[in-house]
Amino acid sequence: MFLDRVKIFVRAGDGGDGAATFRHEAHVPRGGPDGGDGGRGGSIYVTVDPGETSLRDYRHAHHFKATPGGRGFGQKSHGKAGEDLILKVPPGTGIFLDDTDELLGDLVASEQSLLIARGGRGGLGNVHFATSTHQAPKHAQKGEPGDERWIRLELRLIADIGLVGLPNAGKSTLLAALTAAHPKIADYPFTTLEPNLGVLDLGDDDPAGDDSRRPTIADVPGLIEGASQGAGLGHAFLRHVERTRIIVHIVDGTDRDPDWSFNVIRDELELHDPALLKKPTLVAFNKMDQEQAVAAWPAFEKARLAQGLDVVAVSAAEGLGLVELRAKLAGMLPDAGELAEPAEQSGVVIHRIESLDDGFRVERDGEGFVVHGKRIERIAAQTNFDAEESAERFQRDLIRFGIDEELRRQGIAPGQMVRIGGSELEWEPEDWDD
Ligand SMILES: Nc1nc2c(ncn2[C@@H]2O[C@H](COP(=O)(O)OP(=O)(O)OP(=O)(O)O)[C@@H](O)[C@H]2O)c(=O)[nH]1
Ligand SMILES: [Mg+2]
Repeated sequence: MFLDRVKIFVRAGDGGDGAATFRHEAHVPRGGPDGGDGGRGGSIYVTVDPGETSLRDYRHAHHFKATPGGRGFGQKSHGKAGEDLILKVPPGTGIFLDDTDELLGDLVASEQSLLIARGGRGGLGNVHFATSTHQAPKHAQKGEPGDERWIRLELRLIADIGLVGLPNAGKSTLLAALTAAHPKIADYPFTTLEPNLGVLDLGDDDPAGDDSRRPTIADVPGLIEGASQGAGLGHAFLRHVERTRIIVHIVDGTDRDPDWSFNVIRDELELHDPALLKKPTLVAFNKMDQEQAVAAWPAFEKARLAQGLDVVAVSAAEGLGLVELRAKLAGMLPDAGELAEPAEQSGVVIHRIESLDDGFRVERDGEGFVVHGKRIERIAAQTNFDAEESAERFQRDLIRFGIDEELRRQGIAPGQMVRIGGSELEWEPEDWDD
């Protein structure tokens, strides 16, 4: 299976609960509040690791959780922060919110990082709630829940050079001949199912030995007729080609009609995106160790040159013509400075800012009511309703936000249930006005 798209569920750590404790000291009869805050929950980040070339790490594991924050305790001791979780992805990974398709970020450069699930804040301990008129608050906040969501990762591999061609043309063999990569090579089509990446050392041929450029080469899985329509996972493979600076188009010189072989791929590239034909392209006519290829070469070369395309004859297996091929690539590639930049500059990171507005909506819900609103739902999640004082505090928030008034306006009666986020509360009007 080719993995250029995976769905994962991420859950950041909940914040730890704040403590509601009081000082115990030998000479202080009634100690004041000393409950510390809960620790923040661990967050989840996606970070680019240039050593990764595929999303295969996510093939089996789909659920990722960061650790929760520790609870606060007495003597104003704060809970431990949860540990962040870092998910490594290859350069060229787009990150989407799965349910809305919203692009959260497009990570192309090494070390680029994006927060995808924020850990919950720790709840405040009761020390924060002491006032001159209320010196022994039993109220402490519960930790805030961590974010949880489905995220989609989509890879469009970024390489300086993309090797394209029909299955079995010799792309993987050429990658292995040019770099230290060890892709699987076999005498049947569709051997390569995920792109392989190698690094080319241009200093090897440079007489002065001072060409320090180290472009990356990706061996894109074989394209077939109809690829631009999706045949043979064509869409996925063609997306990788979009992000390369240079295309090396490999043709098997022993094919019955190398011209036809060449044109099939050109057509698919054009149908996918006409701009691909404008990308700097080098045509490599492969398998020149075979007589058939040697015989077909002159006509093939002539036809390409007539089209204005640069072409080179090689034998990836025997290492023929590779010095010339590297020299041509060296001439086509940008200088070292530009090469250090990502091939595609769309790597803008979009930070999603979740606005916590005070807006709310009250609706009837079966026998009771339901209140929707980000802020109030969050406060409810952080309230320990078993602690009377905390529950009362929450009731005051309902009044402050105008939710109480709206419930009354919609005709709520004593004993009816009100659901807010994950909490179910019973309406007890007589207690509400203290
Ligand atoms: N004689 C000869 N055979 C070659 C040459 N290059 C590759 N081959 C052979 O062609 C077959 C296919 O080579 P691969 O490198 O796996 O081809 P590919 O283009 O990566 O194929 P897919 O991954 O299936 O798309 C293998 O049997 C190679 O040994 C060459 O220069 N000469
Ligand atoms: Mg291959």
